[in-house]
Amino acid sequence: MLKSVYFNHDAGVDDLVSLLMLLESPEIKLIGVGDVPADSYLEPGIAASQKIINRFGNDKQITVAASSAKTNDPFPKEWRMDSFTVDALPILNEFGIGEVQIAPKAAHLDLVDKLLLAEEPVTLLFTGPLSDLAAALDVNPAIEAKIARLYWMGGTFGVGNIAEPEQDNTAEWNAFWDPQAVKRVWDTNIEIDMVALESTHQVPLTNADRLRWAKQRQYIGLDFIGQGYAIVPTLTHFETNSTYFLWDVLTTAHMLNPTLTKTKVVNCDVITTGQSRGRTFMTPTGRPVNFVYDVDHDAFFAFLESVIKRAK
Ligand code: AGV
Ligand code: CA
Repeated sequence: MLKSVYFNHDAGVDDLVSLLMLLESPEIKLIGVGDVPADSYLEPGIAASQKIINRFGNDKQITVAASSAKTNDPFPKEWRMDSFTVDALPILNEFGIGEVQIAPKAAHLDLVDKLLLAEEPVTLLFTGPLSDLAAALDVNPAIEAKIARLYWMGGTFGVGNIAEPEQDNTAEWNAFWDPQAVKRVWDTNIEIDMVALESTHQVPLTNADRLRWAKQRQYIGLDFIGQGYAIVPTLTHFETNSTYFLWDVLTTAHMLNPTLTKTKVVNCDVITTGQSRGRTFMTPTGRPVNFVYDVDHDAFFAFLESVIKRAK
């Protein structure tokens, strides 16, 4: 039985690499894609998703739904602009969007529809804010029974990754963008695997990774991810606020191959207001989540590359 997966992302470079991984994973069936303009802008995020599905999706019938989610705490414009660059890459524009359609409804409603239509519970993969899942649960709380598990890249129990005024840097960006959504999802009994910053810190993007991919450009998938990862900064001498990690790609890899990671159950909650809004923290009264706290670095990269090399 193929595991049905619905993917909601926010069109950062690693979100879009995750989309390619899903398309190249025959053990799952991708039943829908939603795009939220958090770490990106909506039009290029949607278009790049359509082009990746058209170029690498082997004629799979997958639509891309546009989110209507909003925030009071937007991502830095410099990071959001990367979505225009990815969308402009010749490797994606050679064939364009083809027949890949935009879903007729907003992303949260598309999620509700796809869940209600599914015969078996669906696995959710969210690599941006949880806004569309929270909105979907508000529209129809009964969808909870159709969710097998949620894999989410977000949160941290240590130092945050936000350098903004009036935030105490205890939060991770996807949680910070919409803390109320985290709270809404935490208020359910959905099984959650949370890939927080702790494990993603073990997989920074480095120049060695770029070189390894450059040397294998004959694989079109590695050529594509090499071009995508060329537009974001690697970890060189020291970490800066813009240093890129393989956050979402790790989350996708963990879903596809849980032998790469170590997980433990922790009880936790989220702060929704004030200077610490978006901070996730452990507390005995919190809800249980499967916290991914460790990854085998070399096995992870080997897995990523083996999946990406399948692209034709
Ligand atoms: O906080 C990590 C999330 C991931 O979903 N995103 C990037 C990944 O897609 C936000 C983010 C944090 N630091 C960043 C981010 C950076 N230096 N550049 C771009 N995005
Ligand atoms: Ca993301």
